[in-house]
Amino acid sequence: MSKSYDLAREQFAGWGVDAEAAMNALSKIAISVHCWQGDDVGGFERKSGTSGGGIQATGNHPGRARTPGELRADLDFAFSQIPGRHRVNLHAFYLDTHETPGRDEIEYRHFTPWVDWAKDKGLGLDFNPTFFAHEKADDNLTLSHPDKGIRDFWIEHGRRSREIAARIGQELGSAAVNNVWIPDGYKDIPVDRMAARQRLWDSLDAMFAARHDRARLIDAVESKLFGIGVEACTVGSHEFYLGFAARKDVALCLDMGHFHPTENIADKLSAVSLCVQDLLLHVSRPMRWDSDHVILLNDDILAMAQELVFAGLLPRTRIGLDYFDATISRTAAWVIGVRNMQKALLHALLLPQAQLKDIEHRLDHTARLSWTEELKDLPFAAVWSEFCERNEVPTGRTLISELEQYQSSVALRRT
Ligand code: RNT
Ligand code: ZN
Repeated sequence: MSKSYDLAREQFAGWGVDAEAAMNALSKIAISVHCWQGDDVGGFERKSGTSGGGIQATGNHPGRARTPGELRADLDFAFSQIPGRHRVNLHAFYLDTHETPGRDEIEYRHFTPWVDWAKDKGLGLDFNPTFFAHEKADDNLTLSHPDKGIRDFWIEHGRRSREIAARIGQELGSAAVNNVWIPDGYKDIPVDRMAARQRLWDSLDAMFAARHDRARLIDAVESKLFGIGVEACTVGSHEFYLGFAARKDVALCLDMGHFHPTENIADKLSAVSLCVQDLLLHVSRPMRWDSDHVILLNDDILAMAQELVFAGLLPRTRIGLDYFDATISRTAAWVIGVRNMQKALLHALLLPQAQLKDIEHRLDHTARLSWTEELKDLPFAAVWSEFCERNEVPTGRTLISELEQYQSSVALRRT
């Protein structure tokens, strides 16, 4: 145990906080790490194409993973720099097979190398149907398309994704989240929003018709405000999915980049959790728009983590990350982002929650302000370092040189 941790533990104890308990709680929180940061949302279908769907990775930094094997090797490295046990979030177009199934033909067996790897490494897996980067999604319309044939194609893709996710959850003994995000919307002002939303509702109904055991599969739906080429109207808006999730009892996914820039996403958690059972987060950093920058340890993330902890929402929230920056080392992007999410959670776990709530309950707003401001000076970093040391992962300059070394080795090998 380091001297600085010893001092920090005493200081936290002086505020009534048990640093050991905080580290213990942190070690139980798995982060769902998005595979798509590793290859700029490209996927491994045996054909070329852009990601489309109004999302866009920018940059051409060397070292992008080009095969499932390279992506897994990069994830292995990233996890060697991240304390704790986590999950990997797969998209359907990251299948690992020599076959070339259509999106409406995918099966569990196309993903078994991922499951074998996850079993071997003690990781959980989550899943997403891929409703973009496909010729049948070129109009940015899928489940809400006016053409029934196209809707049916995507319904089938969604159904199969649920089956695959449920099987993955069963194999790994931990429920897989299957998150549905579709790009559907209109570039210019539509005249029949009602029809589009009705079609989406009906398609989702058909897709979710088959029952799956919750111990294997958690269905989730993700809303959005707008995307590139879909500026005027998004069919699956926040109100649409909040209502759908509440009525159909599926999880609601809140992506931090999918709201107006000044909205406070942390504030939404308590509100939506009163009508929705399970929550999924896509922790992201929008800059001026849904730009999907690597998450920083900034006020937005700290506020999110504090709400999760203080509102008691950790047991029914899955924390996923969603960003993709192709201008920097992709492995560094993973490591920095996951560690920032963990640091934010640790920060929240190290606050004297009961005392703060009591102060607010007594309407002592002066004390609430003086406490929250004084607490910012506590030595959170010493506890984080101790946590990393106990988990045998580096911090500081050592971490930085590990990240640089890996990046230069992959950049050399992959050019
Ligand atoms: C898009 C959504 C969605 C995607 C991933 C790849 O705006 O955020 O979650 O980023 O599914
Ligand atoms: Zn998202």
